[in-house]
Amino acid sequence: MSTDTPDAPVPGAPSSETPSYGEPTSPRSPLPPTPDQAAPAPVSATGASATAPDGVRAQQGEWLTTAGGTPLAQTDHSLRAGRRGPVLLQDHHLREKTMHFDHERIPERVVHARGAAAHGTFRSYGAADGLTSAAFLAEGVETPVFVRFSTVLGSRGSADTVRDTRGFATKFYTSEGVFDLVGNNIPVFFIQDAIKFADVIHAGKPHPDREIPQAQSAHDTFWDFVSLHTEAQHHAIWNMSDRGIPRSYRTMEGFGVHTFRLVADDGSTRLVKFHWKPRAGVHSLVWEEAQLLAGLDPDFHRRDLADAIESGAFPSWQLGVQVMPDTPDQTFEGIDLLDPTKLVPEELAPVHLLGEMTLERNPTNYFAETEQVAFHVGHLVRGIDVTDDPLMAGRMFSYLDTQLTRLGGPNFEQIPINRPRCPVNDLLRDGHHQDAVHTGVAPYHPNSLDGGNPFPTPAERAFVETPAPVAAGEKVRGPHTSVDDHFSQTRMFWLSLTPVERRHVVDAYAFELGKCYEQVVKERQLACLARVDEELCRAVAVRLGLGRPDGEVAADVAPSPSLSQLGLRWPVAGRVVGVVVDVTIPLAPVLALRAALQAQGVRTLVIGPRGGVLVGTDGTELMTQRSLDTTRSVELDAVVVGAAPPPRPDLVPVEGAGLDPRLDLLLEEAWRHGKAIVGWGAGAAVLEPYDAQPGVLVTDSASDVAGPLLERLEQHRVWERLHPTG
Ligand code: HDD
Repeated sequence: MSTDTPDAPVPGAPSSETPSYGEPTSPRSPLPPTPDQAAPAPVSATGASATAPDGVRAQQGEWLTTAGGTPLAQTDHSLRAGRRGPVLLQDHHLREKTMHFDHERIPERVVHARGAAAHGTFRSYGAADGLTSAAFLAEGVETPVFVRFSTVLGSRGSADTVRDTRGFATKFYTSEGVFDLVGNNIPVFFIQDAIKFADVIHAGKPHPDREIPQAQSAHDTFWDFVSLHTEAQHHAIWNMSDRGIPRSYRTMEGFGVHTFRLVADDGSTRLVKFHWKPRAGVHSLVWEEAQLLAGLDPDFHRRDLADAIESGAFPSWQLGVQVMPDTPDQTFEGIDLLDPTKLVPEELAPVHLLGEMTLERNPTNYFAETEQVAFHVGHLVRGIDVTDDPLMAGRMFSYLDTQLTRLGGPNFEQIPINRPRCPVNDLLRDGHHQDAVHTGVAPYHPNSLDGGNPFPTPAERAFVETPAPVAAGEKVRGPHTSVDDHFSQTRMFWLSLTPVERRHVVDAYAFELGKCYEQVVKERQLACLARVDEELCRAVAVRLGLGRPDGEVAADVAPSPSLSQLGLRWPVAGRVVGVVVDVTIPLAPVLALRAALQAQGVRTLVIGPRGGVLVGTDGTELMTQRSLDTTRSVELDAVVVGAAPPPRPDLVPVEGAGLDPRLDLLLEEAWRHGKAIVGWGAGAAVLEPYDAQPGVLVTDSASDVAGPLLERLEQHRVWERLHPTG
């Protein structure tokens, strides 16, 4: 692809006026640096930009230089003694280039290594008055944010769509310092005490001898641990549900998990649990789709997030809190608020909405931003404090500790993505990678030589730990929870699901336990399921070919309907629809269909029998984004068929016979995964075998497609097809 004439129009390619479809399908002009690409200036001790000249980072200027800024005329050949002679030791450029390359990798995160991130803005509704003094939650305040989503178990190069918990970590760059909300897409955790973190992670990570399986919980050590350490059962059933395989990072809820303490201006306190509610709804993949995607597009969630933002379908969430009184026993309706394996049903404490976050900008550089961002539960601001949840206490220690190894020293807060966007005036000095050029001579307190600066901030403007009473008594190593109950909320979750969601849970246990080798592990987990629900246990036991153990289920557990993902309609922005066309039909109606979908924020991928530009019977030119060689239905939310491309001869036994098997597979998988399928014209004939199936629609013309298609997309999937009885 030539870049000599970057502005030359490409037939059928979107013009600069047409919206981007999130895919670099046509040659682009070299982009000028955007303001966010400007070299970040070092921060002085006061937080003001210091003296470094612009352009200290590469690819900001025209001419190639060394890291020291010396202009270079050559970077393709080492310096040699004669054309075929030995390479000379004096070649500093060779040594510098190789040395730097050799050290490009840093240790990946020990958990949550695989992730994707985006920049955005949080806008406060001003609904936190009387709850917290945090400035960023005052009415109308806008705060820049950086959000990193992740899987937990896999390494940095693992697939996005594996069954796992997802991390949902948000950095708020507030005017009063950085606040990090380091949560997950599941509201409870495997363990009650941080001392068990290494155990649960060792159990979930690949087996130490062969280092398999990668990014999976479907193996003996994981189920060995959770069946022995039964407080993990609640989190485990969430992982086995559709929550473990989200459709997109954009369609996940987020939870702060722990109970936090909010402190108001008058000093009054409340206990709260943080929630992120996605505007696009909570949606998941089906398991086969997730498995196929792990091979066909291991970057599915990363791509989806970036494409949605690039196409203007900005993901957004509302932030809310469940508010509970700060009572001495720190329980609410019998639920121990210091036990992170328990949730508070929304039916008992509704979510009070505080503001809205929109992600509108992709990172410029993955390593500089997404990899080097360092979250920490101890990054708190005035008005938000921790509680005595021992899991949280362990996290307060762990996150600083891990950054030292991962980011190579104590100054990681100075990396541009981690820098506060407010004055920084600490007394921390020196260390590896010190970027700040500190002034002054007295980095200690109290001092007189720097005029006493910096002075302690007046209490009403400072972060002050809440004077909460602490439980007195003897030093003890033992459980901290008020009730030792691992099964009633596990059962509550199961009872709250619709039949199709329950079927998915059964499928997931059958798969995961079926992948275990040790009979004793399967039997022990079945014994746990017997304490969750008789029907669940029986269904899984049958699939494993084992008997159903006896077990007593918790009595009087009421479901919490808000835990189900189904039953509502949601905005469709960011959904992806594939439209199969070829050159035997007029293509102007396809352009109109694409515009109608685009108007709702839906991204359309034109799928041709081959790549490149198609010219329709009406002379309309259309650029394909996919061909039958490069797409499978798993990357789509719905399929539209407007043509029946003749089969590729080498793929069918008799030339011209039947449907192209790639199109056949596209339709068959879309059908099996519960996706809407719409056809018109020649495409309608292709859908005859699916005649009268729910969610398979045929229209007279392309102009009739958008209406019924969007209606189906609002419900995410054709549920009656995925589970005919309910
Ligand atoms: Fe953690 C990373 C979420 C318990 C120790 N954790 C990490 C990330 C998320 C969470 C989202 C990725 C942050 C990023 O994108 O950089 N972790 C949680 C939640 C927990 C939790 C919701 C329970 C409520 N974590 C937890 C415990 C410990 C850790 C109990 C250790 C005692 N977590 C870490 C860590 C990581 C981390 C090792 C790895 C990389 C990092 O911190 O920066 O320190």
